[in-house]
Amino acid sequence: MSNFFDTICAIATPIAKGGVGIIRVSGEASKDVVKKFFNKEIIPNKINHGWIINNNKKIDEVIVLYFVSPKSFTGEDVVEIQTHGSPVILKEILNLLLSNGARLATKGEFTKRAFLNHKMDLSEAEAVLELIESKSVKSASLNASNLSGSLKEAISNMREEILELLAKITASIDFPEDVQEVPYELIEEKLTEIKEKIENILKNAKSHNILREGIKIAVVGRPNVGKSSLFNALLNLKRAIVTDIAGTTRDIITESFDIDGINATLTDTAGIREDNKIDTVEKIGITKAKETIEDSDIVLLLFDGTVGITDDDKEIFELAKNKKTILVSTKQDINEKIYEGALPISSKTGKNIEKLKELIYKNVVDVDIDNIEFTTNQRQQESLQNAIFAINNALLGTKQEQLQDLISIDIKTALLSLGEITGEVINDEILNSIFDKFCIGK
Ligand SMILES: Nc1nc2c(ncn2[C@@H]2O[C@H](COP(=O)(O)OP(=O)(O)OP(=O)(O)O)[C@@H](O)[C@H]2O)c(=O)[nH]1
Ligand SMILES: [Mg+2]
Repeated sequence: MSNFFDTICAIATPIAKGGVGIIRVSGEASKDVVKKFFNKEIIPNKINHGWIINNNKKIDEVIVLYFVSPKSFTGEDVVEIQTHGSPVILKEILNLLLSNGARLATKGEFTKRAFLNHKMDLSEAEAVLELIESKSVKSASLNASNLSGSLKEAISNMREEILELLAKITASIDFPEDVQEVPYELIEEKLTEIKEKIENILKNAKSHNILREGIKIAVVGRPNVGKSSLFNALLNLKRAIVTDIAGTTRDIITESFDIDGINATLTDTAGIREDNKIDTVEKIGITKAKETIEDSDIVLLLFDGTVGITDDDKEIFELAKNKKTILVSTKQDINEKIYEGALPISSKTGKNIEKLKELIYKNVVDVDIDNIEFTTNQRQQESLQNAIFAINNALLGTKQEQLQDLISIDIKTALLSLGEITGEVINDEILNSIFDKFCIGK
């Protein structure tokens, strides 16, 4: 297959103590390089068991797997060495590979080669990265779906439809005597159809981003209303310090937990109060609390249920007026009062803690994630936006019955934008920015 690339190597597993460690080698010389220090024959598609030997010294007992091009991850000859999971051994074998003719792989170079050798398209290559980086079960499953080609298929289908339309338009331009001009209504109909499909994908983009990044939740309120207690209850951990002294939490504390498959980052903040008794540390804590509100996707506004909503509470709630919020009345176990629009909770008994999680989920995730077939990242979303922009231009030209030659220029631009997602249209800059995000060894 590819004869253009040199032979690269990298440690593919974390460099830490573990049961096994894997070193990967890819390129034409893979087998020859490994043969120099492996004491057994290397047979393709077999489990080759033997020793790594350096200067007559036994380094490790290993398993060597040999995948012959094109039937490998990169499409090239690939050798994987399974060692015992010791950072020292992994590094020693890596050094052996380097001194015998292999080069250290750059970030994402294995996956980049898989793409360049047509083992996967760009959307699938990006899914490899995102699968590794997934922060939640749902995100991982959508990335796995991308890896299996679901986004590629959706884009390819649209590209084919555009190509078909372009072919018809071009034929009538090139052979006006033999081929009839494509009716403007038909062009409009087809373009509108494709535009709607793209818009549908983009409609889910916000949810894709939430799945990718997770959601950020801030717990905010006056001192002593029960923020840290709720923080602990949501995490099911005694993480934050709880006391009956107002001003207990000084610094912000952040932890992650899972809400129905989505990664949630929860931040406990210092109780906000304007008081001349507060010291410098508490003042800084309050400033940080305000920044946390700005940075969050949703803010839990807490007030003490035994007291009710005071003017001070209202002032604090003002700070989150541009945010999605959930109003929460605390300490339900020692008061039975109902406040309109507020969810009564007790961090002591656990009352309505699950309900609160449900509310958070419903507020932030506004589409049915289970029905999303694939996910898109920022880069892919930009290409989709560009495609819509070009289609809109083409639609305008169609409505004005411009020369079809001119309209076809915009249609081609849309085609190119979609091609950037799958990698049919690509340049080095895009490639490098994608694969730079990978870890070495992937
Ligand atoms: N009975 C009862 N007491 C609670 C509940 N939640 C909090 N408290 C009590 O209220 C007091 C303050 O709780 P914290 O969670 O420290 O309050 P906070 O809002 O984090 O306070 P600061 O960090 O000082 O701003 C403690 O004595 C808690 O035991 C609850 O659900 N029920
Ligand atoms: Mg606190």
